[in-house]
Amino acid sequence: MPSESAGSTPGSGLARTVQKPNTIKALSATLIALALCIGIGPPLPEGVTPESGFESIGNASMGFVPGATTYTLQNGVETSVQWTAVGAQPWLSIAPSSGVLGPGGSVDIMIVINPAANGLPPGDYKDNISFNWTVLRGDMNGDTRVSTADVALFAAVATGQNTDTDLFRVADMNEDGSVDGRDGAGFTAAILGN
Ligand SMILES: [Ca+2]
Ligand SMILES: [Ca+2]
Repeated sequence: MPSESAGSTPGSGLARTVQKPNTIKALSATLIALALCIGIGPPLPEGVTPESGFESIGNASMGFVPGATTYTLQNGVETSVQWTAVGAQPWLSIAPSSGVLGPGGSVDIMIVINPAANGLPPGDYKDNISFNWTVLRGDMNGDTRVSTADVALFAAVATGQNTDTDLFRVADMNEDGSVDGRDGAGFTAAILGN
């Protein structure tokens, strides 16, 4: 930064004070959000789009531009998944921030710069949005809920009549690598919880 030349202060022989003006950049805050997709199990082939980050610039008086953006989360696996979207910074709102997607399903997730951004001092700010997902255990037929409609397929997997690997993972309620009576208890509890 170039040094400022000290202005003379009439009538003052010794002490002089120099005030530096704010730069243009110092008038606004830059907000950047990046989307991350984190999964438990196989990756979501479609995942989150767009892959690029979201950048907004502004301040309390002029607002932030752009004020919002949309990411699309698509489920490319053969089973229903439960998902969450989480950011760490208070100036970012995410809606919806959780849900269930059936096989091939997708959801648009709105990312909004909220009024908390108006209180930020000038500067650069960054946040990561983490998209997490896990298999919805017990939803054998992929209709995004666990109900009595899933009983027949669950029984077929538990008795070895159906050996589909995706269905096996959905039926393994306690995630111990086998489908047996202990999963039956968890499956029944999941049905009653709906
Ligand atoms: Ca179901
Ligand atoms: Ca099990």
